[in-house]
Amino acid sequence: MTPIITAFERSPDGGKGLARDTRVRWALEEVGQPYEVRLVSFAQMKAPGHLAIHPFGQIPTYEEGSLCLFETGSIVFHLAEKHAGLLPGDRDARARAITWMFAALNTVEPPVLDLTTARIFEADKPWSAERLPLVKDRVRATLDKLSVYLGAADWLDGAFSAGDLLMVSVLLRLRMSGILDEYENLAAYVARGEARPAYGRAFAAQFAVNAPSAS
Ligand SMILES: N[C@@H](CCC(=O)N[C@@H](CS)C(=O)NCC(=O)O)C(=O)O
Repeated sequence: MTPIITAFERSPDGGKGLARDTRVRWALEEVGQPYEVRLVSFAQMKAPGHLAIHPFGQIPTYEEGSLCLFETGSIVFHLAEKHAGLLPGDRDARARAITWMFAALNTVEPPVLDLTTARIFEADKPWSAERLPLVKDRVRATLDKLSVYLGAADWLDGAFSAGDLLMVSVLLRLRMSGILDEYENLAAYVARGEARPAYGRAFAAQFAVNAPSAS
């Protein structure tokens, strides 16, 4: 059975791969699972049909027969459980990889999202210029520690895992801010993730839909 995911009909990022369907596409590509995509407009995301599978009216979703999932962490975890390649077989190593999935989404992503909000959505607010340095410093406080932990390693805990897939996806959202480049090893880590053939296929698939030249 071919799973179906949802993605923006037209991503606001114009094909930079920052919309979260890219993470799910990447996981699907890593495990070699073909998939279909249903593109949705903002209006469709908030309509009852989509709300029935995503209570918060967002993308991505994942449908596999009667199973409907939302939340990228849950979808990537489901794929990693179902297929080989994204979680180690050893029980403790697997638990550590899952810990990194949570760390990416619960610890690193919140300040990264706050920065996007401050840089883009609140840029016209009178207090924006005063707040931005504080928000950036909160991102740096997290990246300082992540950078020390990663050190010279290729991946967070041995072989590439779903933890790295989500962490790289989250860090990619920082590129436009310039903060990622302040951390040589994290920038190299993200580049390693992007160099994976599965990421390349996922990026190309979303780009084909969202590039400014796409019809
Ligand atoms: N925690 C959710 C966040 C989902 C999310 O924020 N999706 C964005 C696209 S990346 C969205 O649908 N935004 C449109 C909206 O919220 O109206 C996840 O990881 O799946």
